[in-house]
Amino acid sequence: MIKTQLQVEQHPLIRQLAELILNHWSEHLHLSPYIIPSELGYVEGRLDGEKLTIENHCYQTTQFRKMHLESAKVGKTLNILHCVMFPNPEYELPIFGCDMVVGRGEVSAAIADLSPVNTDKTLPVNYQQALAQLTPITFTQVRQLPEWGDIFSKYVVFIRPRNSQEIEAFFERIAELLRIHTSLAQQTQPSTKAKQEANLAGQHYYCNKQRQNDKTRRVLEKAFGAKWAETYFNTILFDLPRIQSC
Ligand code: BLA
Repeated sequence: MIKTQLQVEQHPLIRQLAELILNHWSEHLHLSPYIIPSELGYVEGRLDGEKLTIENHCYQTTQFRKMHLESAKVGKTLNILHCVMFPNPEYELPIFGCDMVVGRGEVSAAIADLSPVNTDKTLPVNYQQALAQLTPITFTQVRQLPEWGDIFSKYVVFIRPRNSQEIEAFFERIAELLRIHTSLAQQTQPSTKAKQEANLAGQHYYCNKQRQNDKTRRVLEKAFGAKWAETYFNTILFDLPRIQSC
């Protein structure tokens, strides 16, 4: 049976977003478990004397090689939700990613995107058409993307929400992105062999850029050490895919 509930007690907003994503997955996709090393499913460490717990949920489907939802909690001060849907590189599909960071009760960062994996950084035409129809949302505080953030599409939402309406609007945008993505992905046929190489290269580019996120690295290094953090980045968060038939 697929377990789509968080076990660790989380900030209500983290729980709400996790449940939104997990429920969407289980309602709209045929999930199979994705096996991660058992010692990395649930992890505890210490950060500045506070307990850091990490809980991972991982699935796969025909079109998605790895759908990863992770919640990380540092004592009562910091709560993070991280989610990436990595497509199977045989398909030309964008990468859904989102991250929400709650520090001392405030959401400091909320980001969501369907990121292109093309070398020319464009989304498939059917995605462009669907995304263009979304009602643009104006948020009070749009955050500047870091240097490595050239992986994100022009539809990326990266904000510090200022009130509950903005948080609601952010969650609704995530629901819209998931609706578009699960529906279009399931209609997509595998690419030609040559194109699959390009899909793969696009995912490598995405993962290499995400690995440059010093803010994530710092949290993990402080709690578990540099070597563990590096392994975690490379095996759980942003492992580089291979084409299955190779
Ligand atoms: C920022 N990520 C952050 C921050 C922290 C983490 C503490 C700083 C918050 C802030 O600037 O207000 C921590 N994020 C984590 C940890 C994990 C995590 C510990 O995912 C996992 C264990 N990051 C992603 C994904 C995206 C992403 C999938 O993992 C986007 C799709 C984005 N996080 C992202 C960005 C920032 C961020 C763009 C801001 C980076 C910056 O401003 O330099």
